[in-house]
Amino acid sequence: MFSVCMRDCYDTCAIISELRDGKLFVKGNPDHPITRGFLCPKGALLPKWFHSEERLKKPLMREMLKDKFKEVEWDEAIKAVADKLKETIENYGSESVLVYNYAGDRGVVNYAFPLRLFHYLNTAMLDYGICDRAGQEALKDVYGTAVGMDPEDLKNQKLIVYWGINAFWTNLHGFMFAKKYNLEKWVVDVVKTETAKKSEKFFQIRPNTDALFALGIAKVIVENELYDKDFVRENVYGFEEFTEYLKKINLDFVSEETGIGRKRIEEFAFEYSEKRGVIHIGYGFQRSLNGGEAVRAVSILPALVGHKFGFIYDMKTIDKSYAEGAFLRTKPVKRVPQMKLAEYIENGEIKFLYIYNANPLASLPNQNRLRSAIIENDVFVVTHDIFLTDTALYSHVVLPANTFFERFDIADSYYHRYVALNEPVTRLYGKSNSEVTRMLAKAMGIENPYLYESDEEVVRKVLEMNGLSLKELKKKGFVKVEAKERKYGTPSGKIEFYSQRALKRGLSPFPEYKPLKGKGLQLLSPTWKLTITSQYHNTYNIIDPHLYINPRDAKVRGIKENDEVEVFNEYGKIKTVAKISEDVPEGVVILYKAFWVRLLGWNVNFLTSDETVEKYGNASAFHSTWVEVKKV
Ligand SMILES: Nc1nc2c(c(=O)[nH]1)N[C@H]1C(S)=C(S)[C@@H](COP(=O)(O)OP(=O)(O)OC[C@H]3O[C@@H](n4cnc5c(=O)[nH]c(N)nc54)[C@H](O)[C@@H]3O)O[C@H]1N2
Ligand SMILES: Nc1nc2c(c(=O)[nH]1)N[C@H]1C(S)=C(S)[C@@H](COP(=O)(O)OP(=O)(O)OC[C@H]3O[C@@H](n4cnc5c(=O)[nH]c(N)nc54)[C@H](O)[C@@H]3O)O[C@H]1N2
Ligand SMILES: [Mo]
Repeated sequence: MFSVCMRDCYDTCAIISELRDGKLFVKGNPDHPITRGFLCPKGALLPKWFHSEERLKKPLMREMLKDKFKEVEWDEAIKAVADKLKETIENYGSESVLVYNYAGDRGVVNYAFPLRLFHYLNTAMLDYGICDRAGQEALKDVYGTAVGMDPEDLKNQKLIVYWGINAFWTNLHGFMFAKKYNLEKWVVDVVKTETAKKSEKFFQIRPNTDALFALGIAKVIVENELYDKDFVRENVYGFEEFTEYLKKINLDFVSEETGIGRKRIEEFAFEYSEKRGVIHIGYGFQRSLNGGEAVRAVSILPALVGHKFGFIYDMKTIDKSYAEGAFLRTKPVKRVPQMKLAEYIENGEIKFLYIYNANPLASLPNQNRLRSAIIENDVFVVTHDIFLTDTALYSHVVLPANTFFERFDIADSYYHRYVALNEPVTRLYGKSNSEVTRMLAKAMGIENPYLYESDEEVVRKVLEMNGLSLKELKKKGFVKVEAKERKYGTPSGKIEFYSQRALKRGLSPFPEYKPLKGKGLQLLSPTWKLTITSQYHNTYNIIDPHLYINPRDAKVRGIKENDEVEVFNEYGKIKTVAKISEDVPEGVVILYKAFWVRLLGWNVNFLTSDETVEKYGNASAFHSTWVEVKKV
């Protein structure tokens, strides 16, 4: 059977699955040009996840946190949810209901189909800002789109710069692809990551200073006339103004702030122009109060050396909007910024939360605030998940989900241009996101046919609307969606070094650097290699809960290797064990992101800031968090 890994990950691996004596076996589909037949360690362990005894088998219900969950039949649980939905809408209006969903499963149907019901009911929806939003807005400012190059075009390149991305952990197939085609790899990161250790050059930058570093590099490129003059003349808007702006950039200041010596700034500029590097702009480093400005500045570099879309960030190959069915609405949509969930609950705007494909009680920042808000404001919470997650524990009704091995779907990737087919292998427990939607619609007495369309029908229509066919997809399990001729979506129709869109949004037309320093140590909470945000913690149980701290920061605090420490700030405190590491610079500490609170007793999001970057779509700023650490 053809499967596709539905995790929230760049690679979207094509898998071949088989059921033997009731046991699931998986291997990579060797024909897939990007994922090339090997699975990452997380993917190889998928059968363990699938067969996990921890999977929810029956719906659960209770009075919120008051008594024990009791197992109930599906009909009873669905009726309870349907009745409460109706009652909430009658008492408080449709916008008091919020559907909170994210990318726990990226299947076209299982990501979007439940939204049909909520559109039909005219409820509030999320304005997604947790992951890559600042960069999305930034790239729209400069290029009019966040969709960059097809990674298969890396074949013709010499150099890739991994800027604020730990690709060896988060985009393994991308990293191996670059390796296969002998690209030179550079890394710009605060931390000496595994990606940095496996690359030819490493620029260890102080956090939050990327915009300045990029502007410094641009200055050297422009002032030494290393840029592609013909390309710039034809493709760039505002180059002269930008050149003027660069005059104000002082390279000694760049060096002081970024911690990267002048010689190395020049080395970057000269070699980068000579090798015409492309840049994979990470999602990680833009999750900061300076993230949007940083992405704008970094994205200018590939244009200077003559690339039309010389960055990798997002990929949109097919239009999936049919699956979501926003056309079912009869009222304009109220969007709740994802990062402001606690605030909206506190303001009494949300009375009913329907959560699927997400674990916000692990993944959102400032957990103390969020958890109190849910309890104190009498929100009715329904969670649809495969496991009894932290979010499920804060629910009135928990509905068991099945997995992508148990249903039909397709998936695209935010990294490459392939759409892949996912066929059901068998069925164990739970119901899919679309099945539950149909059951709820029925229990509410809704007759609209769009709420009863089958998964296959939705997939067939989505494919058809994109000029693709299921027949084609069934041959190898995937198809490539070739890019159409591309234009810059900016007001001038060019790459805007002077951004008119940014100006309109109340920002400087040029990327700006603003120093950003808090009290104590800056806490970074990047991805961990063997989980996907919170997923797999409970099934593989291979996590790393340590606090990583630089030897000098440890010494002044009297902290030694393996000491128990308390990490604290205005949001909360946690206890863990310290590891002393030169890979982490002075002034910075690391706790990996979003493990299960239920299993660990804490997670980093009891410490992270829920401040958002308003002008960049209320984007998250997890990394703009400062803490203090003491030995206990
Ligand atoms: N194994 C694994 N893979 C994943 C995920 C996972 O949880 N685990 N999650 C998936 C998801 S949802 C996403 S969004 C992507 C994220 O993929 P990545 O973009 O790789 O994400 P992070 O590891 O959060 O951050 C990358 C790097 O940013 C660095 N960084 C932090 N602040 C700064 C800064 O100011 N400047 C610079 N230059 N660097 C900085 C961190 O040190 C970190 O090494 O990965 C996806 N893939
Ligand atoms: N401190 C800190 N926190 C972070 C980040 C960070 O860098 N630092 N990164 C952020 C980022 S980049 C992201 S994308 C978010 C992710 O935030 P979330 O999307 O909330 O995180 P996940 O842990 O992936 O949760 C997905 C849930 O979906 C469930 N699920 C999987 N498949 C299905 C299905 O088919 N049906 C249903 N109903 N459920 C399913 C899984 O079991 C899991 O519980 O986290 C953010 N949190
Ligand atoms: Mo993400």
